[in-house]
Amino acid sequence: MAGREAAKNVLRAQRIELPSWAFGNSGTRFKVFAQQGVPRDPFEKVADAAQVHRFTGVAPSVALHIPWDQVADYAALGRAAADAGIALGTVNANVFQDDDYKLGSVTNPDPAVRRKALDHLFACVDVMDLTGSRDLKLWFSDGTNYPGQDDIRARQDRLAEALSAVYERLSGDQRLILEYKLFEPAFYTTDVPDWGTAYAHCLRLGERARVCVDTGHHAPGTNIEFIVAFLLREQKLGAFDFNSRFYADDDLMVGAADPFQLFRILFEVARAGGLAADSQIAFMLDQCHNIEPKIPGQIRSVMNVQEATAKALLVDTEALAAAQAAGDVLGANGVLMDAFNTDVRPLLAELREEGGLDPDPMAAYARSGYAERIVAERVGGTQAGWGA
Ligand code: RM4
Ligand code: MN
Repeated sequence: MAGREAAKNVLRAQRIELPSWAFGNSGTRFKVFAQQGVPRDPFEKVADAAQVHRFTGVAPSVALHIPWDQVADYAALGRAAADAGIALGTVNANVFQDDDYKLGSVTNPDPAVRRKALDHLFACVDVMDLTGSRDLKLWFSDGTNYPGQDDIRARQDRLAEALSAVYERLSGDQRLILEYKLFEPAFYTTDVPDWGTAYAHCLRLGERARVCVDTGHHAPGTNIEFIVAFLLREQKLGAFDFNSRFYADDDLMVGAADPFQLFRILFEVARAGGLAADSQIAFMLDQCHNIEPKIPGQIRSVMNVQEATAKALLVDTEALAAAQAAGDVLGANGVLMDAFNTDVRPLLAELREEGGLDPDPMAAYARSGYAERIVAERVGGTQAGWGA
């Protein structure tokens, strides 16, 4: 086993960003189930996100989704976040919820629609300038439903044009993070369907363009850790959108469906030095809690990432390298499995106590009374949900 103390040092520096939209109402295309106490505006979402940080200590920022989190005064939102002990993080653009985007946004055959989409992306960069966010995350729902519907290559040209216009607009250490997704809502072709497409576009754009791996955006059976290892080797892995899937883009709690896969992914990250304090990888959650309470759902997810990270850090890399060099297949596999099968919960509890936190974040949150308070206080108004 690799050093417990060394692992704790890395875990202490770990940072996981929360999605503002996880705190709003969500559902499937069949039904959105409202929950009591759900935030009515971005300020209340920020307040809820701060609770997750309060009890876990490793989630000090919240990602925004524009226009869902559009506010008149971003400085005020930033101040509210700071007062609550967190910061505003990645800005996610939304060019998938307007009637004009029926046939696509930046790849739409109509130049006027493309212009509108590009203007929104520019507006997101303006928000970043106001919030001090480093990353602009782009996910496009663009694609086609039927063979022949549009020209696949022309759509790539339009995409490249838009991406380069946005990239030019960035300044300082701002980055463009391009996310891919196999399918949905388009069912025949998707314009950024996989890591290879995202990688090729980012390579052309330049150093500050990186790929986002959303763990729910692959075909069943895809080896995600291979993608992660490859992108890390090319220094093109910009961010994770963590969640779990059983079938399609389920957006369930990360580590719930397949903790072993999460471990394998984080082992590749650790191996590449991606967990270092100065890591250029943004570790984000991208989830929806449709039937479970949202704040505890986020706390559980953060803990799942911590547990998988701890196990990844406990891999005895020297023993692994020796077994690999000797061609000892079973020995090498055994080294990895030993780490995965370690119960790291006591180690994490210890780490929390050392940091002045309750060793059991779920229980501490439940005892805090926050859940009851928001149910009592958040009366009236319109709850945030898909589309707000
Ligand atoms: C997409 C993608 C994006 C997320 C939206 C809500 O499927 O995962 O990252 O912002 O959903
Ligand atoms: Mn995502």
